[in-house]
Amino acid sequence: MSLHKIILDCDPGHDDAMAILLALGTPTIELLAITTVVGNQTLEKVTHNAQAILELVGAKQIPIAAGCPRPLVRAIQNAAEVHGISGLDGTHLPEPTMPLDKRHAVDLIIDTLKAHPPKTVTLVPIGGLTNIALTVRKAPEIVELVKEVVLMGGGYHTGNQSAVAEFNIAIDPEAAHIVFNEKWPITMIGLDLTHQAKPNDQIMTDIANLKTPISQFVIESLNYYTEGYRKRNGYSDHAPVHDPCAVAYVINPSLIETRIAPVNIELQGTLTTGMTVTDFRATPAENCHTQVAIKLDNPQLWAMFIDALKYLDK
Ligand code: PIR
Ligand code: CA
Repeated sequence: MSLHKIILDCDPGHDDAMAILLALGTPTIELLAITTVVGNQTLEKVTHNAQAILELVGAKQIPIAAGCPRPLVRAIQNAAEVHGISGLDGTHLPEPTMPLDKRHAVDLIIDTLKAHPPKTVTLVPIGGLTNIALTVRKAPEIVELVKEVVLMGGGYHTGNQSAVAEFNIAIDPEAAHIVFNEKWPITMIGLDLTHQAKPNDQIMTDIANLKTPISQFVIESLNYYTEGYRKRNGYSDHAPVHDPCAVAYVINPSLIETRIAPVNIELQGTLTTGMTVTDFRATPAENCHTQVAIKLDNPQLWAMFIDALKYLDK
């Protein structure tokens, strides 16, 4: 059983919460640190949410540090219409009792990477890329230390924040530009992939039947999320959960088919700013360091997630 050490940079967020639960509930994942970044809601709110999730699970030993309160260049845009005023509307969580790590997220990431052998730690950003970009600028030597970056963001054929831009990239495209231009291996788990990650009625029932405080929280989250998607997009299905897909890829890459292709971030577009422009035209160069996720084994994703919920209950 191989062990995967990860740092999760997040903005919880209902699907971020699912990603945290999947990481905590999978024995082959060692969650070294959680860092938070402005995104779905203000930094203050998403940080509180991350702490409250750890409180729910009783995983209070995991260091958690707050990062950037706004994007590098642009004004703050949140996703209150998706995640509500609190960032986790529709759910009930305990009040956090553990203090935050005193370091800035950037410093916690740098210290954690330096405390482990080179190329043994995977960065998993599932929010805007502000913290990761700033980390690279503060300590460029960490690029060599990271095993790989597996991020939720972008998409090669569709957007959600605009016709062609995905939220996590669109809220801080300059940060995304920095991250995608470093030569570390990047797997982009974009909307093309995550839109396949939908539960169905049977899966909802299976989760509800676990009848634990954690499964209750998951059901509240998924229900709130789906209701919103149905209202806004006239959706009849369950809503897709984006962020757990990035963690799932780290746990078992065979769940997700990928394709190597260069990705560049549009910064100048009048209609396309924040687009992850993916070039599928030719055979990629030998040294191409980016790949994009294409196809998901959705039943396996949910089996893995339900296993994690069962494990957390032990
Ligand atoms: C933002 C998100 C999800 C849905 C919408 N409409 C907007 C958040 C999720 O937390 C995920 O990380 C990413 N951003 C999906 O765009
Ligand atoms: Ca997120």
